[in-house]
Order: sequence, then structure tokens, then C-alpha cells
Amino acid sequence: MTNALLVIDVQNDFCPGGALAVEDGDAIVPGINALMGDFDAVILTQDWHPAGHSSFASSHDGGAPFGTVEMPYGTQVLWPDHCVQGSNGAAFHGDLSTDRADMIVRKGYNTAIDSYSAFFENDHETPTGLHGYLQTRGIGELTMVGLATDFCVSFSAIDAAKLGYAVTVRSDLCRAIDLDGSLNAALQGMQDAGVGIA
Ligand code: VGL
Ligand code: ZN
Repeated sequence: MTNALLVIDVQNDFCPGGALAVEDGDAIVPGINALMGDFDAVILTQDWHPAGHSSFASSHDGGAPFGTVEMPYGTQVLWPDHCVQGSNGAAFHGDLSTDRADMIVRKGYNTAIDSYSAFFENDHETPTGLHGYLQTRGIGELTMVGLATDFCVSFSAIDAAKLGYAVTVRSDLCRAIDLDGSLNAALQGMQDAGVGIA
């Protein structure tokens, strides 16, 4: 079966010094680069928000970063402004081997809705198009790495498992935000969905 490496959101804003820095986020870059040669396809995702995105605390009166708001599609965590389209923070980490990528999936570009998963926006309904791309290429096996374990990686992994892909998350090549126990919850959720954690 054709396999792919899905590299999630290895962008400056999720690395030390970035707007939504994940501790040690940059430490996974050399290992990810080294892994790319083992796969038939390499796909990168890129968090890609318009200025004023509804997931930004700054877009809500009295909204505080890492607080929550109720959106039509459920509870949404509010984040510092990050990964604004075209900004340096939205660019891939400078050491990531982007030349090897067959496909770059951008997500989070609709102002009114966030998108953690590479497959569906946070309403769990609006598709990004990645599933169609993978099906067209006959890709059935996915290995996931990147940032952050407990948000975009776990949402992507659980959606992929639900869609019928064989999914492995290389936890050594992921790093977490870990907001109020979100890492443990994500690990449990992935396990329950049948995601292999390596
Ligand atoms: C992410 C929070 C907001 C992620 C993206 O890549 O995990 N987390 N936007
Ligand atoms: Zn985001």
C-alpha cells in the first residue's frame, strides 16, 4: 500500500520565539527531514489564518489567550494571533526540507472557523480536500509528525483513522502545547480511535 508522511504545521510561530511557541518545537526538524526518504509521498500542512481570525483572542472583546469561547460549532480555544497568511510566523521552519513535499495543505483560512485537522475544519464537516487527494493517489497508510501533538496532530490522526487510513503518530517527532491536560486527553483519544503511537 502506498504510504505518506504527513508533516503537520512545522512553522515558525510554533517554534521557540514564535507567537504560539511549543516548547522544543524546533527539535524535531532534523528527525523529520531524515524520515522523508522512507515514504512514497511527503505532504506538509500549514496553519494559514487571515488577520482577525475568529480563533484569535484579539478578535473577541475581553477574550484572553488560552481562554475559550462558544462558537456555532462548539467550544473554541482562543489563541494568540499566529500563522497569519504571508507572515514570517506562518512560514515553515527554515531548516525543514520543504523541497521534498509533493503537496502543501493550507488550513484555517476561513475567518469564522478554525481548522486543527488536516482533513476537516473544526465543525468536523467542512473538508480541506486532503482526503480526496490521498484517495486519488491510492495512499492508505499515513505516518504523522509535527506540531502540536495535542491539537493539530491528534485531530488529524483521529480524523484519518475514522476515514479508514492506517495511522501511526511518531510521538518522538511531535511536541505538545499541553493546555490543562490536553496532551493526555489527546493520547487517549488517539488510542481509542485506533491510531498507533510510536
Ligand atoms: C495549532 C493551535 C492553533 C496546531 C494551530 O498546529 O496545533 N494549535 N492553531
Ligand atoms: Zn491556528
